[in-house]
Amino acid sequence: MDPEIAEKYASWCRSIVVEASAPSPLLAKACEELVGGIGSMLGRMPLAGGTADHGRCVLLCAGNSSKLHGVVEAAELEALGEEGYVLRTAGEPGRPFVAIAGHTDRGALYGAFHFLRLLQTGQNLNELNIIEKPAAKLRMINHWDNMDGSVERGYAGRSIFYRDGKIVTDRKRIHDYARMMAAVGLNAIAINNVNVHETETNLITSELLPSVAAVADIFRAYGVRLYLSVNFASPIQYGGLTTADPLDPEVRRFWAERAADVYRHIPDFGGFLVKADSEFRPGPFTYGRDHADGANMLAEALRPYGGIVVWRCFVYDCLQDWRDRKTDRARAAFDHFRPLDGKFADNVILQIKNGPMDFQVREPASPLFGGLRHTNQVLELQITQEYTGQQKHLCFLIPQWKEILDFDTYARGEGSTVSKAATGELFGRPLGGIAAVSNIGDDANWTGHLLAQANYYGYGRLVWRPELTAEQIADEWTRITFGHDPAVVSTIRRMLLDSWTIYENYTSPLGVGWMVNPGHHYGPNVDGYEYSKWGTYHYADCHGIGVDRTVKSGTGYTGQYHDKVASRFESIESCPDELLLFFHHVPYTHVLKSGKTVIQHIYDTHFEGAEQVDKLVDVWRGLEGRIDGDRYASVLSRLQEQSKHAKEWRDVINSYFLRKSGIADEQGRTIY
Ligand code: GCW
Repeated sequence: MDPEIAEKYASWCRSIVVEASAPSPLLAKACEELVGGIGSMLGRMPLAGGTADHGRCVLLCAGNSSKLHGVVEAAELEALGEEGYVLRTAGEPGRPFVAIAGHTDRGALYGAFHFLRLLQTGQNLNELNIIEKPAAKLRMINHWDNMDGSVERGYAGRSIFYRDGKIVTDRKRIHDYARMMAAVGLNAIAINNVNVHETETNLITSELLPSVAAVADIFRAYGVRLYLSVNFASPIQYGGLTTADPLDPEVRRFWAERAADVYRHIPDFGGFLVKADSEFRPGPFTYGRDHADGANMLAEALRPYGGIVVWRCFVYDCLQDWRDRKTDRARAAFDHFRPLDGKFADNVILQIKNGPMDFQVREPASPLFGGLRHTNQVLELQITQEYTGQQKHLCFLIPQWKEILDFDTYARGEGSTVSKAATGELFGRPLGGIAAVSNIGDDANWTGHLLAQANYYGYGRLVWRPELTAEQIADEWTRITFGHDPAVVSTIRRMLLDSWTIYENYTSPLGVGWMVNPGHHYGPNVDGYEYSKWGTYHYADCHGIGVDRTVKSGTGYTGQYHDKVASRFESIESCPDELLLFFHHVPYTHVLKSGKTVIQHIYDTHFEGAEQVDKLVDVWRGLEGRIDGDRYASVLSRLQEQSKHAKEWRDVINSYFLRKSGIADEQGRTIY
């Protein structure tokens, strides 16, 4: 830290006074974090455990304390709820102190991390008055980690949890990770892949539960609850039954026993995360039952212990015939789950992917948001960059997530945003929140691409406070990671903020998606999924491109939205350019609102996108010597790969459409 800034904070941070009505491990952690964080930033360890009487100090409080009198009133404290906190400068002139106060120890822990963030970002402590409460109750991370150590869609090394079919015994990395989660405000984690394979099915058994419990202990110390993904067919695979029918009494008994066993080992276990009847995973359909039957059966098993079922809505026909033009994968989640609205138990939460397809670079919001009124729901985002450059390319996803959260469903008139639907506020649901697929692995820098850390960090910040702007988050992360050199901050901030648009420019145009190599999903392949069974088509021919999802002449998908939204997407005139090909099939000569034809837009954005990546390389080079050599070099090499690859995208996409359409580029640039 800059010595001048360090000096500014030194007097405040000489000692930390801790106040609680009862001993609390979380508060102890909060204090430990303050001591360690302040010590490493200022180069001087604060004293912990003193009294507030020696001048300036940091006062860390959980619950009411006489030291808070006249600083934070009891009612205000109580209004903070389970997780909120106040940061306030108080005290007599000459002897001011900063109070970090939560109604609970968990609130105090989040407050402590906020305080450290203030120091890292160089804020003034003289007149603090910050009151924070998280917008979302459940702030969850899903790990798609397998016990062989692989991570499905992982681009940052191997799993930090498993090796060779077992939970790792050296748990230092898990411990660091738990701290990191708490530091960004997250409170729930599912530690195994939603595709639950054979070995992982046994995570809920007596053999493996002791080591799962040891991992849960690590997370508990930082206020994070542990969840497990379960295999719907466990009663068959592990229980020796011949069925997994959710209405079968033996099956119900099986799950009740498993739940009891899990809670014997992990008293505060969060619950089960379930992918059922999706991409070859077993589910209730096999037995002629619906998803409410399946989810409620598990919910009943968990209810006595306060556990919840997080049930995914990613259900669609993955064996579609591409010749069948009526079936539309985008419709599937709504068609399956909307009729079940109100049929789910109170401790079930439906987890809904942000868009109706699958984490493409651009999709409209899922119509289930605003479509479900009587069902708890969480929004599912993907931090791991499966379709957005796989952490080889720079793609800061916060602007995309902001658009999703701010998307107005009009379910209860204007202002009925996805954010409010997901948190439960819109329909007064007791449970709600946001979940996201992790982008971390055992790479030294956690995320492979160093700058991809900003996505994890930003995810945590955004689910805590959805009204934060992408600019604020980019700025914060950059300062925390690289310090305050104005050239460094402004360059990296700009790079982050522009990166999603740049990525979109050189990849699939106008919301159409899916032009990637099948299987691993890296790199361009325009027809890679065009004649496949996955229901992901663009229908490009020599005349035009796009999927007609209108009610009038297409699949009727637009009709799943509330009127105001439905009519905006239904009409070509009002459909936003960036989603045009998601909703409409148009000729290449169709003129966009931008004034360009579709074909010219494709050419222009692809040339522009590739050039923009070259500029990213250039501006990054401008930082040489301003940041440490290792981090500089590692980002540079990723950007160079991106630049090469963006040209591959540009040339494949442009050549494909030139050949299909026979329409030349107005600017006569080289297309192959
Ligand atoms: O996007 C697809 C991924 C699968 C993933 C699936 C899902 C975990 O390609 O790898 O499986 O979504 O979300 O279930």
